[in-house]
Parts: sequence; structure tokens; C-alpha cells
Amino acid sequence: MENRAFIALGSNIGNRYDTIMSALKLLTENPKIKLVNYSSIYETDPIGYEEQDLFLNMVIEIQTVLSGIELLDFCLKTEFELGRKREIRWGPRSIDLDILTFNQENIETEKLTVPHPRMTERAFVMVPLVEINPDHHIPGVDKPLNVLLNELPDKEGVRIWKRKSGEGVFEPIES
Ligand code: PH2
Ligand code: MG
Ligand code: MG
Repeated sequence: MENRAFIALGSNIGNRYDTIMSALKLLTENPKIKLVNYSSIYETDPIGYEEQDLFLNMVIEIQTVLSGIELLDFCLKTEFELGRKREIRWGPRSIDLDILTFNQENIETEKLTVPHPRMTERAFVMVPLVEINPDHHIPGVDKPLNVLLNELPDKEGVRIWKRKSGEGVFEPIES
């Protein structure tokens, strides 16, 4: 499993927790993907388009033999299987799987841009990412992640919802 990727998960329609867990199950059932780390789950105020329900968000780290484009296709297929419809930009969604980084690659195609172009501006991505990998290097970004995170204005909009460790934790399926 030579490639290492970070993926952001988000949901704000239906049973958000079940949908996120189903997405994790589908991802890790793929023999070409191995889950290596995952964050706590956060409840977050909607960004971009504010007239919508609160999101659950988390970040996972995987290893995979898939290429960036193959991983994107698998994420889109998983979103579709979990009822995702193509709708308003930044609007409500049953599940969103966004590739944040793929190794240290810069990928620029019509379908996929990696690193995710808005990731460092979004506390709902940066808080869970810093939780699991504070030293992560994002290609083209020279500041440490905790410095970037401290500069973000909307951190109070990201609240822990289910902790990764401690009491009442959740257990994503290990691959
Ligand atoms: N995703 C968006 C737009 N806005 N806001 C929050 N809090 N969480 C998200 O995952 C999110 C969003 C587009 O993908
Ligand atoms: Mg998104
Ligand atoms: Mg997306």
C-alpha cells in the first residue's frame, strides 16, 4: 500500500453518524484501502451556504494502492451508494468524501485538485486533521498546521461530538 492519503468526511442529511460509519465501512472493505488513523467526530456549523443543518465531520488517514484518480472514483462511487445526489454547491449532502492530500503530490485535473484548494481555510477540516497528524505537511503550504488553525476565525463552529478515545467511543471497522 504505497500511497498515503487524508480524506475528509462530512454529512448533514439523514442519520449523519450512520452514514459516516457506512462510508468508513465501504472504504475499508475495499482490499486496496487500509485505514491507518481517524479523528474524533465533530459537529460543525455549515460554511459557505449557511441555511442548512449542522454537519458531522471527521478526517481519516489511509494507505492505498489506488492512484489519486482511482481513489477519487471510489469516493464518488461510495457517495453515490450512500444516496448522495449532485446538488447545490456547498449545500446539504448525505455524504461528502473529499481527498485532502495524496502523498506529497500536486494533482491538477478537471476532476480532481489535490491538495484540496480550500482545506486550510476550513476549521471543520483543520481541527480533525491537526488532531490526528499535527505535523502533516500540505504541499505548497509552509506554515505549521497549528499556526494555520490558530489563524482561522470559525473554530468555535467546530465542536467535539464523539471522541476517538475515552468513554463511549466509536469503533470504525479496521481493515
Ligand atoms: N462541506 C461543504 C460546505 N460547507 N460546512 C461544514 N461545516 N462541513 C462540511 O463538510 C461542509 C460545509 C461542501 O463540501
Ligand atoms: Mg466538500
Ligand atoms: Mg466533495
